[in-house]
Amino acid sequence: MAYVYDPANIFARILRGEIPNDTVLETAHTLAFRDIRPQAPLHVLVIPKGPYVTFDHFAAEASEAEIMDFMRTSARVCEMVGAAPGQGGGGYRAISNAGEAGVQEVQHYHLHILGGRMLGRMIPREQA
Ligand code: DGP
Repeated sequence: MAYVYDPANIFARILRGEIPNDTVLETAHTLAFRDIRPQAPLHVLVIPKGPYVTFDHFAAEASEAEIMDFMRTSARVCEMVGAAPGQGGGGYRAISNAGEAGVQEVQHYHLHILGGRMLGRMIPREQA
């Protein structure tokens, strides 16, 4: 089954400039901006500018240039916001929710970068 990208999703509207965003970093293929409902003191979303629905869609079908740009931009964001442990930062969690089980709200691939406090276990033991 092929992915169907809905260009009416909220991040597509942000990319078209129809909705404002608090940009952290923008490159040729990637945009990083603050989450509107932060779940930690640091909560940045990194999105590709191309029409990809999920992580696996992006990883399978994006060009090498898009993937390279996305990864390098994510690394720069971690460093810029003081989260990258190798750069003296306090650490972070990078999460991507996909589909129904992943409880993905916005149907445009995005990487959450969360930090600024102790985040606890990825999934509480009792829910595993
Ligand atoms: P997910 O469940 O992984 O699809 O998370 C979507 C995230 O997107 C959620 O943390 C809230 C955020 N979000 C939703 N609408 C907007 C918006 O209009 N602007 C910004 N900056 N973030 C948004």
